[in-house]
Amino acid sequence: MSLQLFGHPFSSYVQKVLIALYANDTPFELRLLSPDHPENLAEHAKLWPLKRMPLLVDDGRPVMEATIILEHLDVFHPGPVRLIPADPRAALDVRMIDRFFDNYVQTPMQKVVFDSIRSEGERDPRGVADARQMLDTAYGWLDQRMAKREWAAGAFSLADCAAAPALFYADWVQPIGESCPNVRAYRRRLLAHPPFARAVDEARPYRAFFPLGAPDRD
Ligand SMILES: N[C@@H](CCC(=O)N[C@@H](CS)C(=O)NCC(=O)O)C(=O)O
Repeated sequence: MSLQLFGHPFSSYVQKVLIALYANDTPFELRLLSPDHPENLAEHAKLWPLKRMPLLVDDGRPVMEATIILEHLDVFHPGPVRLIPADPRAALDVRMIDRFFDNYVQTPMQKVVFDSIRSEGERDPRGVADARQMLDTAYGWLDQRMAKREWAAGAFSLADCAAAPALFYADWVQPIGESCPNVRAYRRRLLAHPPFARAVDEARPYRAFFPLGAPDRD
């Protein structure tokens, strides 16, 4: 078995995959995407011209998109932590929550971050305001859902792998207010969960690169 993960530890979507790999103690080689490793950049661009990370290569076969990588791991490299429940109804709930975090937390969070590195004349204030509003709406919906839950959809799963980096960085961009105590508590639980704590620690040296300035916490 040979698993290679192309990515960078500071990337939220890469962390989504790292959590699953660490949770199941799955051996893999990290192919760091950084200017110090031009050979990794070149191979990644050849395998996936859209140049998005993470990209998993399993015995030479490329697997794109974080969610699909986790589905792939669950089928072909399962471990004690099942990422998708066997029950079809529970599996749909997990997949729905995974979509929620990607579409309504990660996407608006990235919008705010990427806008901040544009030059003044290329900024999109209306789009950023809409993104911030979407984050607040998403926090509100999630707060009700998390009132009586430990993890986002049953046992720890794909849904929580999606949630952890999404809420981690979204809170830096648009703080989760005191009106959402269940989301704040869930984010704290995720940060204390060893596979995510490890991913966060490994990304710590890169915090200075966060375009909006990383807060002095977490
Ligand atoms: N839909 C993709 C999103 C991946 C994504 O946005 N990755 C970011 C890093 S977190 C990236 O590759 N950014 C590089 C770029 O925008 O050029 C997935 O789920 O894997």
